[in-house]
Amino acid sequence: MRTIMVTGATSGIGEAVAKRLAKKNCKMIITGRNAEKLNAVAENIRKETKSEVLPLVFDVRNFEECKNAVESLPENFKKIDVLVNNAGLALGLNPLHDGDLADWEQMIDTNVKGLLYMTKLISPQMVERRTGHIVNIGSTASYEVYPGGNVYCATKHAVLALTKGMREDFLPYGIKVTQIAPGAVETNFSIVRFKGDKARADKVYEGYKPLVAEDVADVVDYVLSLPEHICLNEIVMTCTAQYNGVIHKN
Ligand code: NDP
Ligand code: 8X3
Repeated sequence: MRTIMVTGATSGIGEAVAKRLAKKNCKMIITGRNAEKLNAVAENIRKETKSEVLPLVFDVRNFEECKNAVESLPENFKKIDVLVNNAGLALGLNPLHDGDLADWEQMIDTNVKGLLYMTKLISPQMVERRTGHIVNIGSTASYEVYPGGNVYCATKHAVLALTKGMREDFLPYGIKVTQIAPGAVETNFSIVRFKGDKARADKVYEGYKPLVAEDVADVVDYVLSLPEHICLNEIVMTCTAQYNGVIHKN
């Protein structure tokens, strides 16, 4: 039975991925900062599936917290077969000259350093066991830059570069690495980006049918279901109304 860790599973894509993968009977480790939400997701998975679930509350920006969380894993959860690096966020849509330094730090620390910290902590045992799969949630912003997207897009370009770097480094050890790069997905993402302004967030998804978190979960599930000798390296997925940064609205 596989042991899977999904970071940022308190909402959106991470929550949907954890719920989907847990249906296939695994040992599921879910993480996030919000204990109440994380425990509710864990409870839901326990009700709906036969999988064992372990919620771990920590901030991926803090290496010591990440390390303590990984070291706290009970013996039967220690050997992680799949790491889904999903925790991430965008903050603001300001042009660079009007950028908010704290927002920049938070995006870089979460989307880039958090992903690196978790990979550094989990990958050595994959290397030792010569098996494993790391799925990084990138974005169409890994390939394109849109007005005001500056730092967020830079972090997602970094996720793509790190995915390629991991693929190179882990090649001798039979570890798969995949970047899944979704376009617009209706989650809490825009509410977080616009700091709670729900009306502004809702506008992002008006006039077309965006992806939902479960669509991304389907693709993660597919990628993880392939035979041992097949590795999907990069997948760009958008709703039909989107191509690259352009969304056709009615
Ligand atoms: P949500 O806001 O719904 O979920 C984000 C998740 O990340 C939450 O579970 C949140 O948990 C977690 N998170 C954020 N900061 C931290 C942190 N410092 N430490 C630990 N966990 C953290 O957004 P999405 O589900 O949409 O986003 C998930 C990923 O998908 C992100 O990497 C995002 O960039 C990417 N993405 C999203 C797209 C979209 O259009 N929605 C498109 C392409 C990619 P908590 O607050 O409890 O810590
Ligand atoms: C999230 C999608 O278009 O805001 O990565 O970059 S977008």
